[in-house]
Amino acid sequence: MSNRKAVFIKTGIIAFLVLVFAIAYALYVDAAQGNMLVNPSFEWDWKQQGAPELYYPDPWMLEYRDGNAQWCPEPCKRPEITQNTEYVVDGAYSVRAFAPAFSRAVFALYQEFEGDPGAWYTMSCQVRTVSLPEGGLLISAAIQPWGAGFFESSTIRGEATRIREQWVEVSVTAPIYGGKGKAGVWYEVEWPSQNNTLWIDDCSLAPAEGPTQPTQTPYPTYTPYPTPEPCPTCPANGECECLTEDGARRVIREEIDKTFLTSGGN
Ligand SMILES: [Ca+2]
Repeated sequence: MSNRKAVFIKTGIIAFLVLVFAIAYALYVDAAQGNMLVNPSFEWDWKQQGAPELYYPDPWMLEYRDGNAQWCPEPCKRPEITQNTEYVVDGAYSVRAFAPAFSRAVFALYQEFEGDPGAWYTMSCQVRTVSLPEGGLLISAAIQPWGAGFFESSTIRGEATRIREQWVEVSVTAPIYGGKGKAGVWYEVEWPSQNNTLWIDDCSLAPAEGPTQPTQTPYPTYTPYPTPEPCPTCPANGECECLTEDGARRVIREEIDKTFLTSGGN
């Protein structure tokens, strides 16, 4: 083997090891920061997935409407998704998605994850948009709490936001119902328009505190009536103004007797 060839192989091995180390370090940093997403910043595993216009990284999954679909009536077009290096928040790449024609568009880019039933999670991403006319593009960080079925406006938790030509963090905190959930970004071009573009980067999914349950006010405990003060000893002339409970009953009884017995019940 020539020296030149040996040096070439050595360089290749070193480059490979550096790449492996970089990927392992990125995974380690994300894990250390509590990020449950894989490939959260779209830095590797880019693939053409399905149509040529759909190029996005694993293990992110795509859902979209096309044609004349429920929640996206005509003209509803499948978005185009590409790798982008022009607008990036973290690392070298972001995802760029855009409605390719005068159309509506609905799509979601998401990952499935496993968690504890009833536990809460926060999903967030950095997003940037350009839309014509301005503000026609609705973006939402979203969690689908069932972990199965469609990832769409009727099943996700998240608040749609209109974002205008600047990087903004969108986030949502929501529970999952079983042991699985889906988390991602949901995009809708609300009315037919052109050049609606979204960039996504630097996403995160992490366990979160759920809302604290209001503490219940304890039911008041029964308090017995205080024992009445005993009457002082009545004076010898019999005039006694202190009326005990028994005495009150006796007075009432006497009044009733007087009323009914002396009048013969008439
Ligand atoms: Ca990135």
